[in-house]
Amino acid sequence: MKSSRTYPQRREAHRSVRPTEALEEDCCGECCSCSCCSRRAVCVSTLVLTGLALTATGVAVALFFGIPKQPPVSRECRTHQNGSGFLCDDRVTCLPPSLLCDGVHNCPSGADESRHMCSDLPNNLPSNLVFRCGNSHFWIFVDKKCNQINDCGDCSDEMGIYADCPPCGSQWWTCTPVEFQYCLCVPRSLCKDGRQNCYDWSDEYLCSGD
Ligand SMILES: [Ca+2]
Ligand SMILES: [Ca+2]
Repeated sequence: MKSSRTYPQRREAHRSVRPTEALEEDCCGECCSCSCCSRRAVCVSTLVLTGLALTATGVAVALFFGIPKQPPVSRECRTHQNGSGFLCDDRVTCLPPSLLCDGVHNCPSGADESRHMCSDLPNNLPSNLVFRCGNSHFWIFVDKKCNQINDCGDCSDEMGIYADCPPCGSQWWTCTPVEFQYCLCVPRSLCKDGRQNCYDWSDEYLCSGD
């Protein structure tokens, strides 16, 4: 006779899965790197907080070391003497042109001594910083123009329509100098020093040192 005895079925086969347990299993599958691996919200929060921490660290480092600045689009600026100057990469420092390519780093970044600019003078210089002398083979930086000194060698940087210099200042005596280094005037400090500096001797007989 065939037995009609029935055996109790395994409880696990009929066990219903609660929603929270399903979420935990799903979370473990997607966020296996989470140590707790308990809830999806914990995983997401951890990732967001990590991202915010990395961003804050980057901002702090940039503020501490300084945010890198791009070279200025234009190098034109005015010096403290109201002359044409060269603007450094910091966009603050304005150098007199004669400090360019002199072998000394005057810009914080060294832009005044850049290999490209200094490799072909004056062609690679900003054109507004160059003065062409009467002899086209010679040139000077514009801050050497109208400084009472014969930098061009023919006084074209101190005299003539291209230089367009103002009269000699109060610290200078107007005359025709005997020395090659001057053009239209001599320093008043040379007046009545017992030595001829002007062709007409006015520096010894008319000029006063103050
Ligand atoms: Ca320099
Ligand atoms: Ca000069």
